[in-house]
Amino acid sequence: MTVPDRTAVAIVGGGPAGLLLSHLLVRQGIDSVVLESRSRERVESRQRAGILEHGTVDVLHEIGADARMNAQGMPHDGFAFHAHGEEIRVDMAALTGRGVMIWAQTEVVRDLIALRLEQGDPLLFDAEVLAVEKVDGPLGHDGEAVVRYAYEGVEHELRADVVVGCDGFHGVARRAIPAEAVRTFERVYPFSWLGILADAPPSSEELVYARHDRGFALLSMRSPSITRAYLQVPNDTDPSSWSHEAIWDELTARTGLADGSFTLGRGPITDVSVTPMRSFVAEPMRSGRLFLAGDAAHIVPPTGAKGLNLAVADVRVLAGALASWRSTGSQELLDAYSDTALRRVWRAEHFSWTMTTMLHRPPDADPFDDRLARSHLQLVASSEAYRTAIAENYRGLDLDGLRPREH
Ligand code: RFL
Ligand code: PHB
Repeated sequence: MTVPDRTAVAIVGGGPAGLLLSHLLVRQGIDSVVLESRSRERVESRQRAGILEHGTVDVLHEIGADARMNAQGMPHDGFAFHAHGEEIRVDMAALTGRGVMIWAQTEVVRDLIALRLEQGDPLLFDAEVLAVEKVDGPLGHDGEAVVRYAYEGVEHELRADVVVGCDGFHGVARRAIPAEAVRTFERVYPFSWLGILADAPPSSEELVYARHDRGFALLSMRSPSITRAYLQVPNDTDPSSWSHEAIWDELTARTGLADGSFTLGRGPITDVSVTPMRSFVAEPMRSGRLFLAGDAAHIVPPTGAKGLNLAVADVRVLAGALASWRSTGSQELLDAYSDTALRRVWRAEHFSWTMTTMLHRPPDADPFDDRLARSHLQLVASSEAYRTAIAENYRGLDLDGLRPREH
């Protein structure tokens, strides 16, 4: 492949945010180059999210990357809490008219990569961005940003009207913003998730979020024959310190129901990993010619299943704003990008924090917090209005972050 040195939009990072942005821009006739530091195999195999909001499903449809999802994805109308042995079902479809789609991020990414390569537009793997420079100043003919990257052992420069940092929490793009121009908000939780993949049919038709005195557990799935499950564990847990039998025993203990009506099936565990939990927001999500999207700008703990969906929502807003600028010359929507995106981000931050604090038990469990969490779950069980609010947040809110999506 010839190494590109000039484009309209330089996209740093080929995760869901960067790849999807490149497709949305193609549809608007805007050139872009995607630079991804990892190999294609690595990007396609990272185990991550599993829940797609309706709006995310719609975008995949819009860009024509939905055929496999339509055939193999699993639409879910609801999910359940197992609260100290009592089941509370949240019927999202009945309460809000919409559900969610179970379709793994790995599969989304695989389809986005295949489509981009098929279209022949620039997407470079093993291309590590070293620095983003010259982002200060106005957009347009008055200047260009420069992205320096290493590819095949040589350092290159890519010049662009606009750079979009889609390079995740540990990426380099955010660091190009001067410290005094960005404000960050952060919360690090005193627990992590141990996640497994297992060759075992899901034991429940819907997801189960469990709170137990022993801690949180989540039962999810990847297909009718593959279970994905998580356990709350102490920070810095070594995944190899858990035997497979101990993992199943713990999942069984935390997800069981008092009336004995729930049985967790087991099977060979094929993958074990540990993920720390963090909330993080960088404001604003722009500095001059540099825009941030997805995990590069914000992180949520996975309890609310919002990270991937937020990344998709960001690039949807940004692609629309870039298209408006290119076709009309008006920067109004680009100037509004950060505020527009942050409205949804903070709603998701609050929802994810709420789900996390309601369902986990910190290692130093304060009895006051514990009583609050139990009372919170009683409210979920007793109030349809409250379940409706949870369902609206879970299945996704409209882009202004204030109203539920139209039915
Ligand atoms: P990504 O996916 O981290 O992609 C960033 C990409 O940038 C590349 N990169 C660079 N490339 C070039 N030069 C550099 N210097 C670079 N530095 C980094 C990286 O290699 C990578 O390919 O960010 P993006 O695109 O913003 O996407 C965000 C999502 O991946 C993330 O929010 C979700 O996975 C979060 N998440 C969930 N989200 C949901 O919506 N629903 C879920 O059910 C859900 N479950 C989860 C999750 C995340 C989890 N983990 C592992 C953190 C469950 C887990 C366990
Ligand atoms: C997953 O299937 O990986 C998953 C589902 C729901 C969550 C987090 C992760 O809240």
